[in-house]
Amino acid sequence: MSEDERHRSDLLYTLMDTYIKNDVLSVQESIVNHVEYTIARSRYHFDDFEAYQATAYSTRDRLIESWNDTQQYFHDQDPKRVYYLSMEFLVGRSLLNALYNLNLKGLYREALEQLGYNLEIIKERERDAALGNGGLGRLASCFLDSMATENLPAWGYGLRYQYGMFRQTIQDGFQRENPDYWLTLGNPWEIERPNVTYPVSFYGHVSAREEDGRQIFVWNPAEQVDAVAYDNPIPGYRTANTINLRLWSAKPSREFDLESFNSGDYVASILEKQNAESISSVLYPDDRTYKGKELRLKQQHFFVSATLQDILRRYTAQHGSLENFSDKVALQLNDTHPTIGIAELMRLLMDVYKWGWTASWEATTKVFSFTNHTVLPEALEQWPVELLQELLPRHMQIIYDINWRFLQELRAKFGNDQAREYRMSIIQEGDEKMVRMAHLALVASHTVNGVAEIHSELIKQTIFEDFYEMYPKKFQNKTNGVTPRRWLAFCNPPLRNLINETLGTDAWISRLDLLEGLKSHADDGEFQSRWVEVKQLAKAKLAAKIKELCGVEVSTDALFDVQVKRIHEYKRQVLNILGIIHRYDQIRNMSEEEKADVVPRVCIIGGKAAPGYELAKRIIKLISAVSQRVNNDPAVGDLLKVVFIPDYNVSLAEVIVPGSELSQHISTAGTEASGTSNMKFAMNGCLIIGTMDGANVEIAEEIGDDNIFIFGALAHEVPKLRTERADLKVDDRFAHVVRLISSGEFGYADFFTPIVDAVQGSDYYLVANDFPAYLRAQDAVDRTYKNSSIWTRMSIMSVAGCGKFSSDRTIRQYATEIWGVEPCERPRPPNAPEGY
Ligand code: GPQ
Repeated sequence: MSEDERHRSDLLYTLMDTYIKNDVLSVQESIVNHVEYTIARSRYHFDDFEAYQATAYSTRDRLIESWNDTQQYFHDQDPKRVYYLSMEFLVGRSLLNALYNLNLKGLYREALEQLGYNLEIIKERERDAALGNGGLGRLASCFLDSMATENLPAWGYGLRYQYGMFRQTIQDGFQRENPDYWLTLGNPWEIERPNVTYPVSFYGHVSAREEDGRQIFVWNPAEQVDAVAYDNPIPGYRTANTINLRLWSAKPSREFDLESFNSGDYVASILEKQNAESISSVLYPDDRTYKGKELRLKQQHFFVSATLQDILRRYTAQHGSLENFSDKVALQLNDTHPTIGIAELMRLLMDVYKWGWTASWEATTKVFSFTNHTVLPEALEQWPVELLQELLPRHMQIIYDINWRFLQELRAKFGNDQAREYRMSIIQEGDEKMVRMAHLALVASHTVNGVAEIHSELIKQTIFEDFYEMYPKKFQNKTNGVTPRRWLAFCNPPLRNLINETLGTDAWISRLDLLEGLKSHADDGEFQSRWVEVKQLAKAKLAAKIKELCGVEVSTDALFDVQVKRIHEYKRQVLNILGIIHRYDQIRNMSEEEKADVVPRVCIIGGKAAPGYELAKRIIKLISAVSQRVNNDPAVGDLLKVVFIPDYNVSLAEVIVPGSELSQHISTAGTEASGTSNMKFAMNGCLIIGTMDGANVEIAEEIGDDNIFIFGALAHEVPKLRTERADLKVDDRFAHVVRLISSGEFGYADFFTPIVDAVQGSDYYLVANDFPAYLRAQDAVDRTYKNSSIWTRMSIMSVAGCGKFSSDRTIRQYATEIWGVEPCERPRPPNAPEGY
């Protein structure tokens, strides 16, 4: 290479490969530029929020560069791609996550400091992107992080709701719901793509015509809406890859229906068109409860139709045709919510691309796979045939055709078995015919998976028993995981540093099994005291948060006992609160001498109830009422505090999880598919009290039975216990605490009657059955906590045994065992700065 050429290639490198410079001055320049030119504030005078915005835009520039280069690399390499289709992504905040993943955190902290701003303070000004309800949505976000980190050629697809998860406030102890208009002050993390727009159709009728001797169906829709793409870059950790989360927003169609404007009423026509935007306006706050709302079905179709059009368009743009499409694309359905996409793909292939049924079906069944997240029957989606017929007439035809062929297959395999056909048909017969979306997903997917070992076994024995008999090879398990970046390394820096120092490396952050190396330090006294110090720091942060949000002063000498998750009967917050009442009643009746022996506790509960879930809302009120009583009883003092933390969300969890010492995962065995917060808590050295349910089973296996407080009935015992519940001789303590509630000890006796009736009546979730075992387990907790060295050992062993619960592991298993996709890592540019 000549001097000149070398010079040119250097230039090419600086200009074309790393256009953005990463040194303190360049970063400051970039931030100040954004203050001045993006948000149009004076560079001499901007507040913390504006500093946050400018920092976010500056970070986004770097993400975009990495995003562009990664997408170009994927295009050039042309590997098989995977698309994760989910109606929910519970993203949380993005700033710190992006800076850490780009390895720019230190640089930005310093750059900001010199400008007079504190990164720790300004990062708090970011609003959570709460485009999900709970575990299912957060899992999708952890998966994106891991797919980027594992260098998979993957994209996520979802909806850009204008109103995310509602904001919960507590007034007089009652939940109130407020809209979460998270986009009001702008969203620096998204890139609007007005040129990536697809029409999505609804209603109308289907006609048929002959074409080349074949019957072609034509859907003549009556309504059309445009889907506009918004791209959200997802950076991987310690890789130059940045993948994409593409979210769709509904806009009035640009072309459709122009004639109506000539009808004379121009203004009315504009207003009517404006309604189109409502399709992507709101996230349904119902979690695991299916409600047959037309708008929800519209959202589902809007989402999958835009997504599939986009995938097919991008594929044909690159390959010239759809040839080999099914070898080069995998589509994962996150629960049944995107299942209408099966009919939509069939429609697109047959009606638009003019493939025949056989080829279309072959391709469709080769690309789709499906994850189930619950065995609770109330979550199984079923849409009225009548509604589908009206909203998506062509899809309903296709579903009937799929079902007809499926029933043929069934007969061929099992002979004439009417009862079986009735159970398995995609169409449920009855007064109101329904389409069973899970059956459609099962028939058309090459694989179905549960989300923890016990759950994957249960779906084979219960809700999908018939399908397991018919397609045993389709069934797999993929135990959930969480990203160890957000849920350990980034949310708990003191623990991260201690682990780094102890293991002599930070490689565990992307290879979580390396945490095993902590085991040999579990009994080391000096290490233990540093471990305790780290926990105390996190507890102090949580205590400050509790003071800020609940106005309650709590002692960091007390045991911090936490249950945070959506409020559901099956999750048994009621068991927790009954246990708290029992504890309270004991303490207030103790002598001073006895009190001296009590381990002080702070019981922390948080979570949202679906706005229409009356009983769940009453449970929140009960928790508040108990906390009012307990916290103000001078006989109790610091021995027991009860707080309900309002508006539990991702960023609160990032404070709560590290600061907890005991966390409760106490669902009736067989009801919680997996749980993922159990993994987050364990990873942060918090001990678990829990039932043999969901991922608790595997956590116990990994960290060892003696490092976890397990209690309660087992999943296989539950059905029988339910039938015998009426004959159960209930524990006296149980009867007593329930009586305290119904007799008005906490006020609102009438309001709490449905809760009392539920646990005294059929007690479907077996609260009474498990109550004595629960109290025993809580006693064991108290006893253990008194011995700091044993407790700390258990805490260390929990973290050390958590390697399996990284979503990196989960994603690798999906990639090899379900999707058949391989990593595609973009090489770093030569001489690229560290972290580029
Ligand atoms: N899950 Cl079906 C949700 O958060 N929402 C839902 O609608 C359904 C399931 C959860 C499930 O309850 C947890 O046990 C899982 O850990 C989580 O999905 C992710 O798989």
